[in-house]
Amino acid sequence: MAKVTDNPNSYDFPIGKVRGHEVQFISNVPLEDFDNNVYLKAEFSSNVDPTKVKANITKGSNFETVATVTLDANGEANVTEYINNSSITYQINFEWGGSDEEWQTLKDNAITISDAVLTLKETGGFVHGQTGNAYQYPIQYIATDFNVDSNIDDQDSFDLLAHVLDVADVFVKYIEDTFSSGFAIVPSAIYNAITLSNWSDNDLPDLGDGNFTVDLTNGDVILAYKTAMWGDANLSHGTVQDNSSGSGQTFSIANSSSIQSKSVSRYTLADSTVDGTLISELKDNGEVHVEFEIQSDDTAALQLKVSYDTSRLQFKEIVFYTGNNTTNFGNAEYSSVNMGSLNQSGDALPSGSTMKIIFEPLETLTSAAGLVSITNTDAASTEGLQQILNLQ
Ligand SMILES: [Ca+2]
Ligand SMILES: [Ca+2]
Repeated sequence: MAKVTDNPNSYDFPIGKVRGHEVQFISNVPLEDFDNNVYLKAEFSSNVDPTKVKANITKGSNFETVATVTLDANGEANVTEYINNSSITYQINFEWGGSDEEWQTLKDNAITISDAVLTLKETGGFVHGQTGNAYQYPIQYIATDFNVDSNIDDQDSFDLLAHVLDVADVFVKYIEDTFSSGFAIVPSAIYNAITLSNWSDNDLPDLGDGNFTVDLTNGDVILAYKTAMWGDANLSHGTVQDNSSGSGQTFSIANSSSIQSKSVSRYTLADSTVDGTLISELKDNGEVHVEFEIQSDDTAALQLKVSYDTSRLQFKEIVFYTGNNTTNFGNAEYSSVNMGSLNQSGDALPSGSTMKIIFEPLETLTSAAGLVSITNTDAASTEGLQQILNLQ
């Protein structure tokens, strides 16, 4: 494909000779006479916004900068004008294009109480005697094998629980708290080739040095990637493997144009609901009390994220009434409160349990309306299955 630009217009010549007037210039000279396109296609969970992700394309042994492209809402970009030579090597490095706060929000949404419960269940720490029944995909093991010892055990489940409880951040404790470190964007051929045995044998498919070449003589080239996130045990923000048995495809990104189908399936665990109420009240002393009450009796863990109007409210404290044997957690950061409760024995939180956020007013308030909203919820049943909140 060649491109002629006549500012501000340009025209792509998909095939044949390039024609331009004297006042025009050739803005993209193909190094080879080919008619094919090169597409970058990264598959993301529908819970992740790919437009926040940038792909840095470099080339050669010196990683010479070629271009930085932003992915579209489908995780795709046409990179034909940047990757246009069959005889040199390229590299693609992905980075976060959003703000620090958006990266924090992504982590908060991706790694929640049902991830911790699922891992507790996988290790037998939640429902005794159920070890090894919780995970379905090798990716889940890699995402939660925090100490990378090719084994999922109590230490991993406690690490994930501690992360959700805001005790120790697994992005800080084990890796770097950056997108490129905590969010894996892996060539699909490698991703699909990962098996449980090559993970447990510490013999994962070789990611190589990131260099790849393209064959531009044989149809469009699709550079396909799949994604998963550190700590995201239930893959709520990751993608499942096309071939979960991973029966030994060999990695060759140059041939990845043969990958025809794009799986959009998501690993779904939400198959029941938890009932609850949320009541906001303006008290006589000016404080605003926001109380959540659980009304179901088969919920073992529950997490709520409540955002509030920081121009009118200041967070004071959280008060829990969740019975004995329950671990409660909560903190406030940016403009939201993250709080929850977990019964580590896998027993139910008693129906009628409450968690109450107390805010102090920053100005005289006449009503509690419109000051707070629930922005995210997560819950897990006594069976370890994810539950969806149904506010009454
Ligand atoms: Ca998750
Ligand atoms: Ca481990």
